[in-house]
Amino acid sequence: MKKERIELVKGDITTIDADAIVNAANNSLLGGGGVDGAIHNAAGPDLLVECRTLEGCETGKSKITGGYSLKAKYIIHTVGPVWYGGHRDENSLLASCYRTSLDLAKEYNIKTIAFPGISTGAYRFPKNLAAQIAVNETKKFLAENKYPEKVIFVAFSGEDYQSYRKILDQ
Ligand code: AR6
Repeated sequence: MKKERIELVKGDITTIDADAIVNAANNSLLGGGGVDGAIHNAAGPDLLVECRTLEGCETGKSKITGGYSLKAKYIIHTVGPVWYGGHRDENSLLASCYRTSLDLAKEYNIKTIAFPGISTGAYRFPKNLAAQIAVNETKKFLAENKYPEKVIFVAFSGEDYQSYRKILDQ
């Protein structure tokens, strides 16, 4: 697989120029804090109107909406697992978040998609392990599919950036 299909940037996902950005949502899909709050703020109130029609989302699954005031045409809302020490299937649920988001990107012919670190804030998933799962699932998916053409990992802090950098350079 060409290395250029995976990119790492540091910054705010709401400003990323991609066809789709992924939101770290909760089961209600009706907004919250963290990146979810930032995305709803930047997209504007029509996003919540569409989210109300979706009837929530199961943990590990993903649903798609428009991007409204964002540069991105689409938002893919995925619901990561809360970390309970690793005994509640957290790893496979997190892997499923990446896979189901990438499945939607493929279905909608999305060329570029940007991910934040799903579950690594309020949901307390260990950041290094989460980055490893994100990179593994993405590499697997890209090796088997033409779309999306490019996946951008968006690190919100310098520490997160370094953690992804190490894993991507391995
Ligand atoms: N751009 C990129 N990454 C960000 C941004 C941003 N603007 N803001 C935060 N992050 P979190 P979760 C990073 O808590 O753990 C919400 O209330 C942040 O540093 O947003 O999946 C939802 O409604 C962290 O690394 O999501 C749910 O209830 C990562 O994004 C719950 O939080 C995820 O942190 C979901 O928790």
